[in-house]
Amino acid sequence: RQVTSDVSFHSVSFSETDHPRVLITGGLGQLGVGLAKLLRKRFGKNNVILSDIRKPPDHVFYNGPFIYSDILDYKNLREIVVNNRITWLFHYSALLSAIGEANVPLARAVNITGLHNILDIAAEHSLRLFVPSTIGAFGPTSPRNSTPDLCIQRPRTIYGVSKVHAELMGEYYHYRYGLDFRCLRYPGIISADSQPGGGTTDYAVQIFHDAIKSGKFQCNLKPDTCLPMMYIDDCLKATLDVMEAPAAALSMRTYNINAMSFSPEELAQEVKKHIPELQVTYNVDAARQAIADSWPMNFDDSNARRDWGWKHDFDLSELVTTMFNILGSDSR
Ligand code: AKB
Repeated sequence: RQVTSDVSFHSVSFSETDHPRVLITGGLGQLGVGLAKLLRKRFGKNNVILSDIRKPPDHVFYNGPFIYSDILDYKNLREIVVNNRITWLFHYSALLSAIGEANVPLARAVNITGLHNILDIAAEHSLRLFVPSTIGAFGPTSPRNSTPDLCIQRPRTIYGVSKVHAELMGEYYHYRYGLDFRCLRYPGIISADSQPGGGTTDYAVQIFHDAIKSGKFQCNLKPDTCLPMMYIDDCLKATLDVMEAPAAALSMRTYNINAMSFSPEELAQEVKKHIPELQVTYNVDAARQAIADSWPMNFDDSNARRDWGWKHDFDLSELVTTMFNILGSDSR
């Protein structure tokens, strides 16, 4: 009996260590909590640690491990990775496009200096590292319709510049030091349970909340501004899929992913199918409009589809129906 229980003890602990031990930085932004939920289902609740510099709301704190981590503090980061035997790191800390322009020194510190800390820790401890990039890594001289993985990248925001830097540094660490770096360029992400903060594509989330609350929405982009977009579930699925893909399947380390492209007026038309009385007005924010006008209108993600089988599930009408199902258009 003694031997039997020893064997089963060992087999349990072996199968537990087969799972990656995950750390998510910037975990209280738009994507971290949803990603933690998905990863905890797959790898077990205690194998996924959310981290941020902010205090988590109760529902986040009680749903699994949460820890304070400041990516600008190298020793704090190293301590967390070592003490928790981290093997996979998802690096979500960043200032987005619009807010980055409002505070360039902070964006530079978080998005560039912070990334350097992450790269060094990941290389030092042989972590598999995911860093999100963005449609914002392209600029006015990139082909906009459609934008391939490899083309001119001369973005005009600190956010875009820092993301091109992240793509290049991650790939450099991969070829130079063997770092298992994986990166996806996200479109604008639409989510119901979490709010984006400080992005150019934020209008596409705000419209749902305002439509439900007041039946009125004032858009800060022109009606015909077409940008690539994606529902959060597709984004999180792509992120897990690329992290689980065998290294041999990856012909590159930074991939575009896409689901759909739409403009504010096309989104408003779809929202009106659920809330016909919605009134949309336009009060264009020149700074955000300039950013949007420099970004891709359509995103070519054929390499991701070919290499690791990327496929989106949500188109515009499914996205809008799902948002109203979750937010409840009846709550007006
Ligand atoms: C932003 O608008 O800044 C982000 C993005 C597209 O990267 N949502």
